[in-house]
Amino acid sequence: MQSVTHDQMANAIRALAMDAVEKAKSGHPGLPMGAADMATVLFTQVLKYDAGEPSWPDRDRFVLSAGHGSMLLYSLLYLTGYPGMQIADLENFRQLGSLTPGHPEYHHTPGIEMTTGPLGQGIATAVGMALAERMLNAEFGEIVDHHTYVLASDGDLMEGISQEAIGIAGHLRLNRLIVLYDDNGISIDGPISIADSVDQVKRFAACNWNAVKIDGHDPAAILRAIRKAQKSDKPSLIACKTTIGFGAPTRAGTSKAHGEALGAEEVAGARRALHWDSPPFAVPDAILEAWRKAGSKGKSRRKAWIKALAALEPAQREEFERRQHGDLPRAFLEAAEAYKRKLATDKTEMATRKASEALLAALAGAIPELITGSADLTGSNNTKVAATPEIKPGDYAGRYVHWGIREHGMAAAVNGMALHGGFIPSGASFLVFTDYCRPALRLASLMQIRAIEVMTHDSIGLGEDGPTHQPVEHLAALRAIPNLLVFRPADQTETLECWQLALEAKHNPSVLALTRQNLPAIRHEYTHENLCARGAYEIAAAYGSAPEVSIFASGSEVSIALAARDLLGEKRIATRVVSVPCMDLFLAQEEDIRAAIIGSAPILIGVEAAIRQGWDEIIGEHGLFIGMHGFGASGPYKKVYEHFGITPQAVADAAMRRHNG
Ligand SMILES: Cc1ncc(C[n+]2csc(CCOP(=O)(O)OP(=O)(O)O)c2C)c(N)n1
Ligand SMILES: [Mg+2]
Repeated sequence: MQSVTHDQMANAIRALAMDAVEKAKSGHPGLPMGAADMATVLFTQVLKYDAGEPSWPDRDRFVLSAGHGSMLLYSLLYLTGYPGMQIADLENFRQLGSLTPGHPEYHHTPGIEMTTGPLGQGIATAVGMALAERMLNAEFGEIVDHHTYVLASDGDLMEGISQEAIGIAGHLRLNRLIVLYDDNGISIDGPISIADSVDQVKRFAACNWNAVKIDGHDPAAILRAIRKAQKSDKPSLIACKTTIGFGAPTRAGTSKAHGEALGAEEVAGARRALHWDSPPFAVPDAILEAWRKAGSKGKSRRKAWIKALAALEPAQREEFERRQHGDLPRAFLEAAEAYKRKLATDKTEMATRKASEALLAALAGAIPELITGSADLTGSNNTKVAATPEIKPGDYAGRYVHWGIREHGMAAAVNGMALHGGFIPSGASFLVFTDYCRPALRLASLMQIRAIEVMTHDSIGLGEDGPTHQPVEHLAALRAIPNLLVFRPADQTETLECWQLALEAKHNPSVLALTRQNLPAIRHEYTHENLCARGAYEIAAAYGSAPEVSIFASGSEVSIALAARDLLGEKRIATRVVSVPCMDLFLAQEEDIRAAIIGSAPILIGVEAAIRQGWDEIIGEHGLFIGMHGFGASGPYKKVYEHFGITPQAVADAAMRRHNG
């Protein structure tokens, strides 16, 4: 067999990328052509993977943070022989239903570790993958022993989230994280010098990274730098100086190579420059064979790994496999049930953030995969319990992450831990700061992963900190994200039920919105059934006759609704109350279930210390809404509730006005 050179293998990527973009008449040829040398070194000499088995738990992870370069990944998946990826898929680049959507999509295409496209998310998510690897290694030993590689672009490193990511990764000394920076000096608007003059090597070095600069078209230099990085006790940045659109005769090195088809003439010129004389979408047999060989090189290592797994002590092996499947431990389910029985007789007034802490204290020991943490609000979010000791630099045996004041980086890293497998990760902050996490929450929702955010201080009920800290539009804004479950429990029992639902939702991220202020217990009877599972349920039926008023409320406002029901009862107005701990789950129910829960009372009232948006789905446009119409105010929380008219009397008055009018 003739020997195939590095250049030929890299040029296969370049040719496929430009051909696919050309055929689709859209896409980004510049990155795949510029980064082909790095990718070739990685996928032929560095990465531990078996293309035939993309879900091998101990594979190295590769994250293309610059998702616009998707054709780089798709070419690699085809060349190395990942399941399903055929040349026809490359010909169908960016077409509906193809395996090759515009940006890489997790779950959609085997071999894609995460959905990328929003710049900065990839590198930040990879931090969570690298952390999860070390934590799982601390627990299970050498059966978990891999690296996380990232290919990041100028845009990735300009985004603010990258600073949060590299800050925490450098601090935690995540030395299994290796970032290859596609240092091409070009972005959409032109040379990056028009908007940036950061020395990235110095910046990463200042964040406790090992950082070097090399020629990104020199395969030997790339390999040398990676081998060195693998031995570093810090995460590594390898700034690889490259030419965007490498090979394109007039567009290489310019922003014209970034995001449009090159055109027939330029493609022909690139073919000549690269000495690539195969027709579009054709890869010479010898070159494809060399690539396929690289793709299956890891098979023997994977087989050896399977043996090593089988040789583990049975209990440990079963635990590892359970964790990979993401099933909850039976001990946890039993402990949660026992805890729920206990709560039925517990009348303690308690903030739901405290209820969350209490249940974590009681149950976290039975669910070792649950990771908690906080973005510097540990004492306020109440997410730290005895069973979750801290993770420290170089010591990953804990279960609690101090993320620092890095909400966005935290949310992305939590996604990365979920994607890695083996954990159910959660982060925490104030609900108002979900705005700082939103792009990562959206991506978690798009990827359908089990990432949990504990967001406390969920309304004006936080009181004195005032309107900067009082969320009003956040519940609506979060409910607007498809697939994200927004829970707002009303007492200890609902807090447990909502936590359980979040933990059981293998394919949904969740936000648990919890109160700062104390709330009375509203649930007094044990039910095996999780009443929050349908998103809403009748917590109090109408006295006597057919209900004239139905009040719907969530979280801290359920007890207000119950008190309003008493006031209306005194006026002989039959009133029922429906608790709505998760509007998303409620709206996902079948029509008849929704109709039964909404009921047939002529007067429908929604109560939530937040804006009305979304509530019309339950109360209708003619329904009454007691809530917020603008920003909150600083003051003791009871006074603030009175100031904004969110009280039992206000609810009862509104109902009576409608009743009498
Ligand atoms: C958060 C975010 N903002 C903007 C964009 C749109 N966008 C895609 S690529 C890009 C920048 C391209 O520059 P670079 O990252 O250096 O990639 P290169 O052109 O070198 O391939 C931008 C602004 C995006 N994908 N994500
Ligand atoms: Mg660039």
